[in-house]
Amino acid sequence: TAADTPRVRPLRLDTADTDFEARFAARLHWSADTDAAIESRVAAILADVRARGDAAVLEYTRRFDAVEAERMADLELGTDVLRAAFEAIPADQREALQQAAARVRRYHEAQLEACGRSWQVRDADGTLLGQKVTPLDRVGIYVPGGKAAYPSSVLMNAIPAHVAGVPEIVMVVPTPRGERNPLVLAAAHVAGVSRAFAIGGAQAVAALAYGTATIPQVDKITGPGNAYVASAKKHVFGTVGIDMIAGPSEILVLADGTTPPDWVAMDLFSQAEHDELAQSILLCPDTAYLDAVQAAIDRLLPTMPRADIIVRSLEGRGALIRTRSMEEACALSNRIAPEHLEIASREPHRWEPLLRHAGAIFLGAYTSESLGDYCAGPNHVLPTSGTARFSSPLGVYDFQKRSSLIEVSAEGAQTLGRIASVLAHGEGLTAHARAAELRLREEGAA
Ligand code: HSO
Ligand code: ZN
Repeated sequence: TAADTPRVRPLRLDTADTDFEARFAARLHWSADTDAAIESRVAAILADVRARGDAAVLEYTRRFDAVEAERMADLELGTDVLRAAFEAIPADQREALQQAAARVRRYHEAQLEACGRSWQVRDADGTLLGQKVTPLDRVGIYVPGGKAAYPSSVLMNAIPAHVAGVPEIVMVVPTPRGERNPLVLAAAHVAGVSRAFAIGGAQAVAALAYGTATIPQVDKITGPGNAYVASAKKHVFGTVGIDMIAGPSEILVLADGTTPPDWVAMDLFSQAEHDELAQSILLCPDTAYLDAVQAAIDRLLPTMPRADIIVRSLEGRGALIRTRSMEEACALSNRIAPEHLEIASREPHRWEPLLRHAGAIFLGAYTSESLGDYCAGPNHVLPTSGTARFSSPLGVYDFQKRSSLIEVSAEGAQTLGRIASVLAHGEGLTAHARAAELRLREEGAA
């Protein structure tokens, strides 16, 4: 019946309206209200796992996931289990996973070449300076369970770690009531995960951060998770490294009116269907085009299985915004700093130089964000909530660290020694000054 047909009218704004700024700001506003109750429950779980190790993890896994296991080792998903999962899925899924993985691998290999290599420079006096890049020894990848489990995210987290040269990648994934997600396990096989455990929640984060008798302590934990997992990651930061804490997905489409409205409507849906807090925004200077996209939304929405989530997302956080020009649309996009930015234009390269802040930029009508989510090659773990102003996609660099290298020649010690000596005396640090002076020819000989 007509009454049951889902309908949604995302907020319409026009930058010429006098109240535009206030309404625009209200739409962008989003707060990850940290729940004090969650914080304290998580702190207790972390302390317990730290103190009691495997026994505590087993208890929480029994309580929260309804999974009974006598020993932690029973919850390990061996590489044979991962391989079997891969072999059991349909051939088209096997092939798609492998093709996606190959492209993601190739992209991150290029990234390694461009910005992940050690380098050295030599001064005229023979002094050698450099930076030595080393992969992390061991990383943990958190994969959510149930509906939020994305096999594509397993690829996006594990492959850059693998390409960076991390020798051991430990995956944790909760299996509520023992239900395993075969595609997640298959993706872990394809991505080169070394060890996997069927555990989740704050207890899994704690196990990775502190180590238990069975679960090895890692150096960094990446991957998305619910509020408990996010809180646990924040707590253990410092003991281990963590990646960003991702907010809800966002897409901003910048349209000049030349892309079929259906394509753009579906791209807006594609992020909206992730989460009712996801944000989909369309910017366009042409009112008739905005109307055409709205008409496409009306027509396509009833065909969407996740229409209810799409409606809540577009209703609560979506917007169709008319701008004065494409230039103004670019400026507005920079203020939003979206996670995903589509330039749905016939001249994407004309606008791209104007766009400074975005997690990933998709150029031209054919570049649907969903292609980037799965298989184009770049990472789909991207800065959200405006953090693209100062942070970057997950990459090989997140699984490496750098050490400085310094080798001062006898000659160099003369020049550097005099500079250091003056500054050290200025700081009142005599041993520092003397260490430099002892290496000066006249001093050292004295
Ligand atoms: N768009 C999501 C990633 C994803 N989409 C996974 C589908 N599966 C955040 O970038
Ligand atoms: Zn997506």
